Amino acid sequence: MTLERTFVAIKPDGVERNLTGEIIKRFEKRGLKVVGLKLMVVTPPLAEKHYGEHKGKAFYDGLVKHITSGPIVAMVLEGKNAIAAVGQTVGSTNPVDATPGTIRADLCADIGRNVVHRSDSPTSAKREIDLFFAPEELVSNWTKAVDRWVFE
Ligand code: FUP
Repeated sequence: MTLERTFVAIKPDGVERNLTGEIIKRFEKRGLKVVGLKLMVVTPPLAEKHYGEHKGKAFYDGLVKHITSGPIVAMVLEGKNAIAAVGQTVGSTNPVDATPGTIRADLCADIGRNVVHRSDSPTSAKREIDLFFAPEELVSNWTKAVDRWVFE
């Protein structure tokens, strides 16, 4: 089985609103394995690297201000088709377009406060994991006993 890894951050609005446990629970219940997890503050230089592709857009300054405004919970999730599975569980960028049952449809209402970030491709997953985690912070040599009941 080919496993993928992807990056997720619970943004300051999610942490402040006490949604950390609720959000991690949804990924765990889906069968995704947490292989990296930490509470951290995003500095302005890290925010600029992370959101560099949006520089110059109308929402960029607000985006950087928000992501640096309080602690985030950064994590790396692993599983079969993890990037697509996490994207589906998170839902569309704008909560009003997100499908009910997704994190963004169920837990938030505004695109600028959409509680989570998730990598949208294998390239961004690798880039973002490397940006937020040192290799030794990821727990790799660990097999979950339940995996054989989740993945064929
Ligand atoms: P996503 O990949 O779903 O995180 O979304 P994008 O990379 O397109 O956008 C990053 C973040 O910018 C979003 F999570 C929210 C914010 N944003 C706005 O505030 N307004 C917009 O019009 C688009 C994005």
